[in-house]
Amino acid sequence: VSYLLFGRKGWGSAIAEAQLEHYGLPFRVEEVPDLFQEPSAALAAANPVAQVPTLVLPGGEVMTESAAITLHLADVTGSADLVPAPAEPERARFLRWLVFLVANVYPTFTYADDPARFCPEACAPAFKTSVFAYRERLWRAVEAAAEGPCFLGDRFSALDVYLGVMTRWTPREDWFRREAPKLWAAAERAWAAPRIGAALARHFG
Ligand SMILES: N[C@@H](CCC(=O)N[C@@H](CS)C(=O)NCC(=O)O)C(=O)O
Repeated sequence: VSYLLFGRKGWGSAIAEAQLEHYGLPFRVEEVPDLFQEPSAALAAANPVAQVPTLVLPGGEVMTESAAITLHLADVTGSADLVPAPAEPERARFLRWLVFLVANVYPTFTYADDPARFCPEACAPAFKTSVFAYRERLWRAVEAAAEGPCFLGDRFSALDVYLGVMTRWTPREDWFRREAPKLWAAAERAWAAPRIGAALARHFG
């Protein structure tokens, strides 16, 4: 019995896919269309906001929210490879920045991908500009918190997997190399991890 991951090449489902791959869990991917052009009825039936990643667990339960999926996969595998265990000193920082990424940074993509959901069409370009500027401010805060060579210092974690994916999105490589070199370096750690790197390469190679 395997996991079913609704996903799309280059989209946030890569974060979940890389972790499923890392743990060696059996999964198949249901590729969705560009959701901004074409809705997916199957995805909408599973997830009321029709976003990826959406993961159907082997027992049929649906999970959404990449951070919840990240914590859940560590639970079911009993592994601390990607999620520091409760007693580890990095645990608190891990939780803080995991939630920061999904609660602060990730929504800037939701806002900018389709501004019409949030403001009248006439203000969409200005709204988008503000969201981009705010996103850069958020990334600078993440950069300031990064220790290097991984986000949590020597401790590789799912935060590096997030960075491996999110540094490929706007404002993209040149900006990160220049303005957030610690985040870019942490992303490279994820790309260098064998199974995780292979999954990332399928999405962005
Ligand atoms: N909070 C969600 C965000 C997921 C998300 O925004 N996914 C994007 C793709 S990267 C999406 O499916 N967008 C389609 C839409 O918003 O209609 C998570 O962390 O998993």
